[in-house]
Amino acid sequence: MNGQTLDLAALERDLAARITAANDEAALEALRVEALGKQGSISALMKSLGTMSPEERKEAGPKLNGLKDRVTEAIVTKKATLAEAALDAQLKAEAVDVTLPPIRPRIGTIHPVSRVMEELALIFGEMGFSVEEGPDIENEWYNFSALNTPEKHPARDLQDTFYLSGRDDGGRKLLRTQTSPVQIRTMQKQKPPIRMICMGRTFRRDSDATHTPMFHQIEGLVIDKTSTMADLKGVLTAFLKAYFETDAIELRFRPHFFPFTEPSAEMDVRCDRSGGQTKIGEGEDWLELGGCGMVHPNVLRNCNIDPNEYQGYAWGFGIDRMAMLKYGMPDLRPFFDSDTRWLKHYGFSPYLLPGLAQGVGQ
Ligand code: 2NM
Repeated sequence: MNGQTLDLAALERDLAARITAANDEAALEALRVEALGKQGSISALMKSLGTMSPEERKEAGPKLNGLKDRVTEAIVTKKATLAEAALDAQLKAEAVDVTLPPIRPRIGTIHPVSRVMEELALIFGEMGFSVEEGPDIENEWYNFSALNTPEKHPARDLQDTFYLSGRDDGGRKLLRTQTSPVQIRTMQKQKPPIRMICMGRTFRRDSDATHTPMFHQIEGLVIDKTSTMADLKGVLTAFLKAYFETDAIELRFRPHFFPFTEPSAEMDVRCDRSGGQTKIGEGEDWLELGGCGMVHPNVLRNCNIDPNEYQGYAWGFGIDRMAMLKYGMPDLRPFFDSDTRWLKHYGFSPYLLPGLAQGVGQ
């Protein structure tokens, strides 16, 4: 009996030492099988109970059960420790520094025209203007007649306007030569006061170094009871300050003629051309930016607005030119070539949207 007691103590010490030393779950499992498996050392001792006399069994039984319980407990505890250590190691190995900047997938760039349109919508939106849209395919009434352009006006020529084959109530179908039809549609559906801009594609039969047959315009319209040319100049000066990000903006109006405005003017902004590039805001030169004027009473009448009650002003700029001026493109023609090298150079990151807080150009 004493011999077995010593054997049990030695077996327990040996198992305890090896359980402590086991440094992975596989080694621990091998130990468990060796001690507690069907052929295991402790299992064999348990089986030997059956061959003992009742007295021997009474003494050996509790000892063996105690041994089995303690070894089982030691293995379970060690297993939990090893599992926790393994998880810690895995977490450490797979750790991700979420403060690192993202890896940006290559998904192309925002075209400068789209970017500038975002900036324009942002600036005029902040000034209380809505952004209106209309179709690229218009008819003669919306594009010319409603805008007080006479039947015989040269702008209606086949040589200047892209006519399509169809007709509708408004005459021949055509590709709009300006975005002003959108102003007509807006005046038809909205009551004054009106403050709107419209941006989009326009089409003219013109193609040389400074003209493409398709180009982009922004036009604006304000209709109220007391709107004046002075308000027009103030609004456009405020807009140009925000767009070119400088307070040094000086506007000059030159008398002009448009059928849809009276009086009409072309506007120039002070600039400097001495350094080879055009710098807006300072200098001794003037740069033509667009046209403007007080909306002609006939235009208001064509939209069922009483010119004795309401008056307003309107203006138009070329967006492509506005983009060239701000972002330094020397040539208009590559704008519409879809050359990925040009787009990569002049395009904008889709992740950086213009905002008024950081300056619309950032
Ligand atoms: C320009 C120049 C001057 C203009 C006029 C109108 C409307 F519909 F209200 F009469 N919309 N846009 C206008 C006036 C456009 O672009 C150079």
